[in-house]
Amino acid sequence: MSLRKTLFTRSRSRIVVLLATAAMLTLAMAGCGGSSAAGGSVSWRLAETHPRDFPTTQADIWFADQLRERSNGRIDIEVFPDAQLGEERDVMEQVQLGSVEMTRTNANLVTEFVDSWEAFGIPYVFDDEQHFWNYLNGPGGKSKLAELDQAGYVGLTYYDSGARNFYTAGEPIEKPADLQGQNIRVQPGSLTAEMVDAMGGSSTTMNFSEVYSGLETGVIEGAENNLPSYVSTGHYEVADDITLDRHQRVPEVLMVGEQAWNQLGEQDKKLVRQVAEESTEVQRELWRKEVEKARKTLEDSGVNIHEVDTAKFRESVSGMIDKYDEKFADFVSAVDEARQ
Ligand code: BDP
Repeated sequence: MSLRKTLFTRSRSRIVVLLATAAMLTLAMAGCGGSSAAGGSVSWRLAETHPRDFPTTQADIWFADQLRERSNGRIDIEVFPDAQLGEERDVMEQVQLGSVEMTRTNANLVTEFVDSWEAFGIPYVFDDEQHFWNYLNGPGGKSKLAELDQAGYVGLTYYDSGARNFYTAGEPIEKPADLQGQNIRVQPGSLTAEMVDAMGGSSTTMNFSEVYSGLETGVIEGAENNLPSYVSTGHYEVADDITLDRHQRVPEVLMVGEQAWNQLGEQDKKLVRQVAEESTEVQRELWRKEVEKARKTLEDSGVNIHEVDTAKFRESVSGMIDKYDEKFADFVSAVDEARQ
């Protein structure tokens, strides 16, 4: 992403924070901050990008159903899949403002709002799934969630998102040099743009829902994602070479806006956190099955799956990795500890 774009989006998010703060002050002064004593009722909307049958959405729904049941209907959350409430980035702003109460989003999308979350985009920072979850479930992962407070969010729990891989419509990518001349779609705000540039390609920031037509019309040559998203979006139909370079493992996160959160009494806050944590196990189990299913779909449809030497890809961005390892030294040392 260009510096201009970064500055523009950052200052926009700052304005949003100011607006949200002003709105909260107004409510507080009017003596109706929405805060209900324990036992009050809330009715919230939870925004989700993926379709209803996707593992993240199924976990959101499980979370909502359990909460409704365990609170005797007082905590009523409705899940809106398929980006019905807007693209992920816009939803993040709405959650800050309080016009949408909850969302499940990808950590790469959080970076525009909480700088320190950029760290999740450092290529190859996690060795594998086990290492990733050791970190997320440990003290590092917990304190990282708490950093969301800085931008008016309350982080509840993480969901799995596997590893991200390149896929292309034209020339396959078997080594970093194959990225030359390829324009790859990246998520808004993430470190991925810098990574693609460092590998020798070029990048375009685009919303998730625009990627299919971008690939079909040739606006972009490729994109990158995990296997279940590559399949559920149908991207594999228009970009049938996928490279298992596993450049990032970026968690999904379930969050509530601060204003909504403060409507809950202490007991209910505990309950929401508890049920959210339980929903992670549900999601991880669904995720494992979905990865297998996606792999089978790809094999059956004749997609070319390229196993590559990931060390070469890592090497091609070693300068970038060193730079961010230094910038996010605390994060990296917590990640290192999670390795043992
Ligand atoms: C998927 C994430 C979704 C992101 C999407 C993207 O689950 O939240 O928005 O990638 O690439 O893996 O935009």
